[in-house]
Amino acid sequence: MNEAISVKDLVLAEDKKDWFVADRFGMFIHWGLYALGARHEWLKNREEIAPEDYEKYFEHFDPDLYDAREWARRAKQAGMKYAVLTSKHHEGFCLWDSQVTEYKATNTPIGRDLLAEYVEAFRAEGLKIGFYYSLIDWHHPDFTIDVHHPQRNHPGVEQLNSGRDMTRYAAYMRDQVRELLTNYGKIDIIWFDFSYPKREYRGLPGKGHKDWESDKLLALVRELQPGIMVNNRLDLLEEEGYLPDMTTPEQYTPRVAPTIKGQEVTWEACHTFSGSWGYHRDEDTWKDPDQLIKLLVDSVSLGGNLLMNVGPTGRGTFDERANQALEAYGEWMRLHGRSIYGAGVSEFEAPRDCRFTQRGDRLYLHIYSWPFRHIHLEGMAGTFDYAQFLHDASEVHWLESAEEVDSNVGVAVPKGTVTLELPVKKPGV
Ligand code: FUL
Repeated sequence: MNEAISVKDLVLAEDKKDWFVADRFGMFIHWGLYALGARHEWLKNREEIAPEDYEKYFEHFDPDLYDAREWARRAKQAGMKYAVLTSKHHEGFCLWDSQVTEYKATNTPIGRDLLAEYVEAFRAEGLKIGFYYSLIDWHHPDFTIDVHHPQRNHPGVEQLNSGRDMTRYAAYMRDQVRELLTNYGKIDIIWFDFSYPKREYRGLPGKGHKDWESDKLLALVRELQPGIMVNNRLDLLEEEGYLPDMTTPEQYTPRVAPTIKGQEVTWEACHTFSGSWGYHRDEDTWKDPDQLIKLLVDSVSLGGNLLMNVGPTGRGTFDERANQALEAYGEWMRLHGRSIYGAGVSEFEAPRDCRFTQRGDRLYLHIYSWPFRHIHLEGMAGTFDYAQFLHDASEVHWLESAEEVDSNVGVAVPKGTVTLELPVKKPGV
């Protein structure tokens, strides 16, 4: 491969992102050995677990109830159009039969390529396929023991660190990414996570994204799967002309559309149902259906996607609470999907506590809290000539002028967010 890589040449053409922007809603899946610990995917780090003590999860990893077709059905039923599964998280364990490590699912009691099953099942349901791949690796012998590493406070850490070689590790990553993007057919998204863009900022040694040789990694990705979406966590530098295919706000939804150098960019917020990405048995901050729907509407109304996470259990199933959340999405999407797919920012400004999404001549007003009597759509007189609730297509009474409002008119509405559909007369004006 050419040593002098110009990241400018690796920027994806805008039209290659059309499917992604239209699909709007995907499923993130965090699954690895940490599912057995059942207390957050960073447990090895948080609890500074020594490698020999973490071994028990490898020895007991036996998700006998894993049925990728069931996962795919649930994702589809929830209205999701694509998925991103952790092929390897920071712990370094691989869900596929990688030829360059023994630390993989095929060597655990389950003895299967779990990633292959995922690809086959989700593709069969018509969902697009994404792989998450961790740039951090707490298992690999060449990965630097830095401030984020579980062994950072280990006595004799300097000695443990000597001889570790990030150049070798970067080559290992390329070997793995080559496997991922060669052996499973067309892959639609690769979601890298994460490098430290400016390592000096925490007084760390190292060269930031250069440690990971992110430019070579990206060049390899483009060579193997030219049309694939690559997220922004390779931390290649914008000053060098890099423009990620999408940015990935995590656990928050922006209030204004994200930009890079003043240009609006494709983006996808990622969120969890509760406070953990990996399965967490005792976590109890689960979001309710209304919060979940607002997360989706908030993203789309600002022109972004939502990647909503499930953390499957060590048996290979979705937790009951996750299933309920997915079903809530499914019920809402069945009735409101047309305000989401292919929809985005509206030219109109939404009233307080409301969001607009728009697709062509269809304007959707998502009302987060139902007003006592009426909603005033400021400045919109003459822009639409019909209004209906989206969930049942029932006509909504509306008037051109505020003076005409009859304060006795009222409707009984369901709980939570309500959506109106307004065919606008002159779209794009
Ligand atoms: C973060 C990771 O450290 C979390 O574990 C999770 O994977 C999230 C999506 O990205 O940076």
